[in-house]
Amino acid sequence: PPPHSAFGDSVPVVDLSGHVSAGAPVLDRMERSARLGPVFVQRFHGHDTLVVGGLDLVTELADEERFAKSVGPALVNVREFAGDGLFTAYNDEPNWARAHDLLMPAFALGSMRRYHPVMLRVARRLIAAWDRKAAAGTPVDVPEDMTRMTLDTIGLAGFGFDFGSFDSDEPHPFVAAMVRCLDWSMARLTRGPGEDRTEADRAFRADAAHLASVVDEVVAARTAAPDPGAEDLLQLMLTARHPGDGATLSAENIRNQVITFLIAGHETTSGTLAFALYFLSQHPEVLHRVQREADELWGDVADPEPTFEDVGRLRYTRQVLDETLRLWPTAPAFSREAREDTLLGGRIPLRAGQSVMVSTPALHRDPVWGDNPHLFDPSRFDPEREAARSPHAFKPFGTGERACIGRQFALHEATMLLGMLVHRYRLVDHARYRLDVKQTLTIKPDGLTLTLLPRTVRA
Ligand code: MNH
Repeated sequence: PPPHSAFGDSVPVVDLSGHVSAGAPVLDRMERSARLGPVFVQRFHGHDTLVVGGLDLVTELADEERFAKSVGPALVNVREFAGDGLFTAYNDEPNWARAHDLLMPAFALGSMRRYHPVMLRVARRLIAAWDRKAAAGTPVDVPEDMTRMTLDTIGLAGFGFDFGSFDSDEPHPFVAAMVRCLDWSMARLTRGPGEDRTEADRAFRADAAHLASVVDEVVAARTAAPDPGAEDLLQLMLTARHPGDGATLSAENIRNQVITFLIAGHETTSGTLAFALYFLSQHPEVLHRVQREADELWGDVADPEPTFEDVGRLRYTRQVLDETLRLWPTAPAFSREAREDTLLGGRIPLRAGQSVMVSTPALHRDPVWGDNPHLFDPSRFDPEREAARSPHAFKPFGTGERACIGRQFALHEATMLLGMLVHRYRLVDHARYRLDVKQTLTIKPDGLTLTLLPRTVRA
């Protein structure tokens, strides 16, 4: 008989107990969505998770009256090192609304203008490093350097703290510890009953302690040299009072916020940029179009000075990032929970508080995207085509009031950098790279290297 679940017989069940993932559960989940359709149940040692990828059901889950963010099983593990920071706070924890209200102004348009010069300064660090590689004819490690760029950017723009990642041949130790913490959060989901991971847990505690020590360093740097004029995230965290009750954030919550922003503020943006460069290296006609767009702004100027407004003019470059986030949304899932007992799709029973996983890569390949959803085609985000599509078909930043607070920050940083890179370099896929998606909690194109040639003739 077909396996039965509490979600009813209309929903297929796959039992993953005893199944060893090749290292990227997101790829396995995509394959299951393609085979099983818009909704299925993943069973693991008797625990069932409903996985939803179809547009109709995701549209329902996005209804904030019926559903809310769920701190799903993976995020419960992330709470072990990010506590009640914005990303992992429970909806009803008072610190979520308090920090959300206090930090929102740091993500308004005016704040993006303030971050622009810092973003440009760090983009130039990357370019200086890449110029040296280009001159020497040596390949660049794309995901590693994108991580250097985005970590230095959030460090400087958010906290006035310089990770100095381009001064070292090795990634900053914060990155290695963070990657291992994220890996641990994922691996912990697939522990069999009674499996002993004492050693892994011990190593995790050491890494989490390292992250905390970096946070202490970041906060200590500011308290040692107070900067009342600073208008950044850290200043808001340390001094802002809630307009309602006048409350400030507690020292412990500030720690959790700093760790949250240092991680959420760089890890997914770097993956997005790395995937975008991968796609550009594979699609000469798209590369040509983004180059033309940059050339229209900066012509033959060797070292252009992109303005804040220039970034808004890089419309097609932005479409390339959107299409990249469609195919490889670097935070590849989010969870929702029912506010009351309900029927999803009029047929799948959910209890109040029950968590449902949205598979973003599956949603982004729903039939609403046409017959060839796996083809990379930034014209899908032409304004007329976008306006004709459901707003729920594209959710790389999650949904509702718990959607990504850093979206504009990420897109400004990434659009500017991509424009500057294609204006300056030809991208050469010297190694005939075959896409190898590595997953921690987020995804990256593992081992992507490119060689660079200076662009001499700009049409
Ligand atoms: Mn971000 C929440 C994706 C860049 C800070 N982010 C989310 C969620 C997704 C997401 C998805 C919702 C998760 C959930 O529902 O459980 N974020 C991204 C992607 C990029 C990104 C794909 C880059 C591309 N995020 C950034 C940047 C910052 C940031 C940059 C900070 C500067 N994100 C956050 C925070 C939250 C969040 C903080 C939690 C917001 C909240 O719950 O209030």
